[in-house]
Amino acid sequence: MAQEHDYHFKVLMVGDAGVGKSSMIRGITDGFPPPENIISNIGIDFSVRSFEVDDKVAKLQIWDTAGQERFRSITRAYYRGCSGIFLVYDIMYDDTFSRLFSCWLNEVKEGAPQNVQVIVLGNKCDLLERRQVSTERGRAFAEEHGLKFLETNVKTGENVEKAFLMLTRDMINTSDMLQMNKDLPTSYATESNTPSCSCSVV
Ligand SMILES: Nc1nc2c(ncn2[C@@H]2O[C@H](COP(=O)(O)OP(=O)(O)OP(=O)(O)O)[C@@H](O)[C@H]2O)c(=O)[nH]1
Ligand SMILES: [Mg+2]
Repeated sequence: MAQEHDYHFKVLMVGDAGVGKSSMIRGITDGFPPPENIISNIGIDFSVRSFEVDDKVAKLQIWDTAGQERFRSITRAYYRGCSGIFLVYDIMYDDTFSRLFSCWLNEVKEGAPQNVQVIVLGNKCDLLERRQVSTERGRAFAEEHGLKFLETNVKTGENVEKAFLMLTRDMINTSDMLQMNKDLPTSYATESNTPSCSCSVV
């Protein structure tokens, strides 16, 4: 049977409880707005959706993690082999933002492959009157760590599709680069760009 996609990527959605990870995944797979009564995760689950970028189709396996502290050890096991990560915070709660650098980014650095692509998402930007984290702070944090940044609104879907397309493009580029590097004679492959990511071209 003909292969329907050119790439297959594992993507993780991480961040504190209640920031909107599950809602975002429900929206991107079933349409916006997602249901309001989504239950806080007590485990880990995945959904699948394909995205097309520059005539290439990538199938994303999107893993929805639990933000609650008590599930942290379970989540840690899932960083292995992932090609992309969304670091999500809630613009209404400073704590969810500070924990990106006091907790989540460290977990990513320790657990995810070296070439993983990461995008920071400041969610719930429909609730501007209750905002605690400014757009500038969100962007500055992302820039400081060499990451891309977007603010999203799951109620309307604003920027969510864009975020997934951005991540897909970055994962495709990285995967192509790693594949090219692999095809080079060994003497040309330098230590710094030797593939360490499990992005798979299928
Ligand atoms: N106003 C608004 N509410 C949102 C948005 N995104 C999510 N929510 C609401 O925030 C609450 C928590 O959303 P979830 O998707 O369950 O959050 P989560 O990050 O998956 O939480 P855990 O599973 O506990 O880690 C729900 O009531 C959602 O309806 C958004 O962009 N705007
Ligand atoms: Mg959830």
